[in-house]
Amino acid sequence: MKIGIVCYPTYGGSGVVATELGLGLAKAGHKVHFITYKRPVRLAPFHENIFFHEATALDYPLFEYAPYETTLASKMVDVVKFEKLDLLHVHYAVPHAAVAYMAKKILLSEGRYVPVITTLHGTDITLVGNNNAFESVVTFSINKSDGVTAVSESLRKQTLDSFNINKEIRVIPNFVDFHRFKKSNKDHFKKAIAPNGERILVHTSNFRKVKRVEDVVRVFQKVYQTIPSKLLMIGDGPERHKVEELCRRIKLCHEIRFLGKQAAVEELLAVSDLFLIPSESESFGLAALEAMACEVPVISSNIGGLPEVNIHGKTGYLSEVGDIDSMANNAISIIENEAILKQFRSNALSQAKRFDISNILPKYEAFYEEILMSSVYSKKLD
Ligand code: GMT
Repeated sequence: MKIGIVCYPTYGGSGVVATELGLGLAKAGHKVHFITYKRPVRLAPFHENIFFHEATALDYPLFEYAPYETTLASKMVDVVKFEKLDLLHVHYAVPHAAVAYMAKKILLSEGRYVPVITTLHGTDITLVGNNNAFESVVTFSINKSDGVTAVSESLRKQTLDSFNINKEIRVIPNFVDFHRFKKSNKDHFKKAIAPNGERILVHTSNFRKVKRVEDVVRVFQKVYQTIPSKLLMIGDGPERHKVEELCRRIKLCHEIRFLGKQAAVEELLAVSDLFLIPSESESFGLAALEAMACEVPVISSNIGGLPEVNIHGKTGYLSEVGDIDSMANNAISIIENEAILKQFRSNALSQAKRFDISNILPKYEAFYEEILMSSVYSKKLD
């Protein structure tokens, strides 16, 4: 198949999933055309089946807000026509599903039909899409997609509850590539971070409000009172400054390291004992899955899709959002005992294997086939 993938090319989860999916499809023999405003961060290696088309917003003095959607739609039309794409797969509803609808209509006016699949990732529904400013366009463009997927059962339900949707939403969960995310021996690295054998707790995110990064530090503070430990903070974002201030106030700077955005997260996960993700909204929690693939148990909130990934009492523990005591006690109960930690590590790995890319990629391929077949038979006009 020749597949066009539209996504945000940044560090965010939706862009990561879209890029890893594209790489997986390319390895499986499909021709994959990324259409984004810059090369996606995880699209580093060259692959003969991967193509990249840049759709940058045109700057002009008249525009206070450069019309990215217009240049993206034109680029989609261009690539579909000249590369003879079979379908477009857009990730993150806002604005990609609406832009794809525009591209589809333009192509239709020229007698060319291209099916559009939209994958919902989370904040496009939970924080952005259901805002009044977007709601009608999001509802319309989901309903006009030829196929819609959501990354968890929870997100599927939340979409149906919040929008007037008349389309089936197929759940195809996020996935992890075990070639990259696996526990490797990085003992030298562990010694540098925790020279006295301290436990290593880790958090990775985009440091947005929704991640409740301060809770990570508060949980760590309680764990630290009982168990010698270190905290690694990976990523960057708007809350980072505030959280660094908190570390100073509670005088734990020497035990907490802010590492910023890291390309090789798996190397840090390889030396970690516990992953913290106390988010107040999380459609799936890809970062938790990647930690589990590296045999790191998870302390999380019980929100959104997290219970579909982190199994309470097996791969880690789930607590109410903001319940720092519960999260800290659960964390201590895992890392205070080597045998218990070992068991949780092994359970985390088994659960992560359910989301191995080799199990999930065929689900996307089958969905593509299904949508292509149904669009051939039903000669769609809208
Ligand atoms: O976590 C973020 O804020 C980034 C966001 C995104 O869309 O880039 O992540 C969402 O999509 C990921 C991939 O499907 C999911 O694993 C994350 O749970 C989801 N984030 C939220 O729902 C907050």
